Amino acid sequence: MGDETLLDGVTITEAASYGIYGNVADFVVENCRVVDNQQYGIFAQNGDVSIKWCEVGNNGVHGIYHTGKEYMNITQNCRIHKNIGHGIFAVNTTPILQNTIISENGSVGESTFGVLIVNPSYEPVMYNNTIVYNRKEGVSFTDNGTTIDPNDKNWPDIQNCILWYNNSGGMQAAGFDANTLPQYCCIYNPADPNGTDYTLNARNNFSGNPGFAYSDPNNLHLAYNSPCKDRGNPYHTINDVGLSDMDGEERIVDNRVDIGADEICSCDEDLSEDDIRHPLDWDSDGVINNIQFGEFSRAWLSCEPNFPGDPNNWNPVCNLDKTGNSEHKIDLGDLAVFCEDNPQVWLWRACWEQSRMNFIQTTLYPMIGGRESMMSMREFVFPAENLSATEQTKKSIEQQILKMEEAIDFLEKIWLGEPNIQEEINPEDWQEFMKAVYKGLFELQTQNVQVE
Ligand SMILES: [Ca+2]
Ligand SMILES: [Ca+2]
Ligand SMILES: [Ca+2]
Ligand SMILES: [Ca+2]
Repeated sequence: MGDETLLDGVTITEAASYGIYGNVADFVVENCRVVDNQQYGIFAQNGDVSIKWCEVGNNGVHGIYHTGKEYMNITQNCRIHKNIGHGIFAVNTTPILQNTIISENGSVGESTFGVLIVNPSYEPVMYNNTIVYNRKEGVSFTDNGTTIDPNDKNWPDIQNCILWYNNSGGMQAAGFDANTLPQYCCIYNPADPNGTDYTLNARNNFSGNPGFAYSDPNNLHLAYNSPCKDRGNPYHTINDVGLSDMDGEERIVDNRVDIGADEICSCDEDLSEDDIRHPLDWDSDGVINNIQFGEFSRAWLSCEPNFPGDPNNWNPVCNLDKTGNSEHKIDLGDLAVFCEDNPQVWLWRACWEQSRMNFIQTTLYPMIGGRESMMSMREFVFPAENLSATEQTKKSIEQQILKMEEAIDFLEKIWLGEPNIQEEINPEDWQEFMKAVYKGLFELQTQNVQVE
């Protein structure tokens, strides 16, 4: 990077040494992915560096390395994860970290931390970060003070942060007392191993479990009823914590900032648990789309082991209908649940995912405009009740045939119209699957003829 330069909207990957390198240069990196580089993600010395809305992950050494007395490193709304060394390593410089996820950094047997701060020039500031699942302590701090007074240290100002699941159940911080230095934080305490204690200590920290919506370390959204909601510093304003949380959603909702990088969204007045998390979103990315459908189709017509039928490809998560004939099998009963409209399954979207898309479209890349128009299942759906035995008696077979034809129309459309589906699903699997659906239709038509 040259002095006073900006890098915006770029993926930098598989560099032999540094993804981004700067020396005696002030620079800004925004909206970039710096991933899978063989050594450092971002390496900067002797310059002020600002990193916003970036992913820095899977790099062979540290995610961000910054050195040089009197310089600042501002990292906001980033995700720094799975780097082999430290997530962030700041030597002599002053890190300012906000609304950032620092997770799964470090490697076995190494003293690698989420954030390592050494001899900062000024007091480091860490507000609203989610620092979790790092190999060793989430934050490590050392400062040898000044030549006049070795005890004159620039202690970090840590507020509204989550420090949990780091260091395999050990201490979450090194070089300072995790209970008495931070404020308004949720910090795991080995003395409360189950994380059940929500009493605030003198610094307003608690050790209870942060309550993430998903157990997947790749998705660190707070659950609807997380104890971190509205527990950050009540005096903090957007001047302290910024305008946006990690999703691009409002940083302060309900007049008080939440703890961690996520603010529980306000997009829906009747916000409920299903707006944040769906049990069928198996890959935790906030949408139920062709990826889940691919999994579903692979399990199509498989049976639970020890039941008559084909046990190959059996996947219990796809057994959505566990009643009647469908109890031990992945069949049309399960497909019907998958296609259900109320509450929506297919094309369900978490509110935070929706916000993120809106934020990308309106704030980050307004020129791109709307992405896909949402394909509504409403027009194509065949609801589950049409397939249950009781409903079959009520609704005419003709109606079922109609619904089935609509479903087939829908399925053919997603196969031809969704650009990714053909990568996700093996065409032979799809053919098998469609054959079975057509067979279902044929059986209905035969029944219909018999009735007539
Ligand atoms: Ca709040
Ligand atoms: Ca959020
Ligand atoms: Ca998903
Ligand atoms: Ca089933």
